[in-house]
Amino acid sequence: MTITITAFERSPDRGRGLARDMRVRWALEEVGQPYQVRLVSFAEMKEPAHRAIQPFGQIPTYEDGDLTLFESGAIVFHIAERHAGLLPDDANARARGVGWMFAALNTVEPPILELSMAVLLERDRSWYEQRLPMLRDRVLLRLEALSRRLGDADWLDGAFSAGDLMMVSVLRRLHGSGLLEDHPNLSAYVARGEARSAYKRAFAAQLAVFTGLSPAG
Ligand code: GTB
Repeated sequence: MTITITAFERSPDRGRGLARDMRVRWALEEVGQPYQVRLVSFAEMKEPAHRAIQPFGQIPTYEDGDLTLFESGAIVFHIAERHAGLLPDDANARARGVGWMFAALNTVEPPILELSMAVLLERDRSWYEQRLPMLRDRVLLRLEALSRRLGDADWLDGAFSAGDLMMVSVLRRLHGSGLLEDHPNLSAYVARGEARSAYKRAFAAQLAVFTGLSPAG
């Protein structure tokens, strides 16, 4: 049975790999699992058939035989649990890897998302210029702490794990904001994630949806 995930038929990010199917594709590539993609339009996402597998009418979803899952964090965690390569064997190290996944999703992503949403949707509001520094400071607070913890290590806790996959995925949203560049070790960390061959395959596959070209050419 081939794994099927869903992704935007036409991503608003124009193939920059910012939509959350990217992290699922990356996880599948890391563990060497083939998958197929069902592309859905914004209208289709809100139809009962899609809501039956994603109650909030969003992507990504994951189907494998009898199992359907939604929430990118749950999907990546499931892939990491089922297949070798994304979480260490040692129980304590494994728990810490999962902890970093939650840190990415619960502690680092929310302020980044709030900033992105403001930049995207609130530019014409009278209070936008006043609110922006506060939103940027909230992101910087997290980046400073993360940068301090990462130090000069390659990954957050020993070998590359699902925690790094999730953290790099979340930090990528800051490309172009100027915030990541304040912390060279975080910029290098993101670049290290993006340099992984599994990442490159996942990125090419999602870009191909936008360009209409095959990932190879
Ligand atoms: N918590 C859920 C998860 O992690 O799976 C959130 C899923 C989610 O936000 N999905 C978005 C979606 O389906 C796509 S990824 N939105 C459609 C809707 O809600 O109607 C979010 C996203 C979208 C676009 C960009 N972009 O253009 O840069 C980046 C991220």
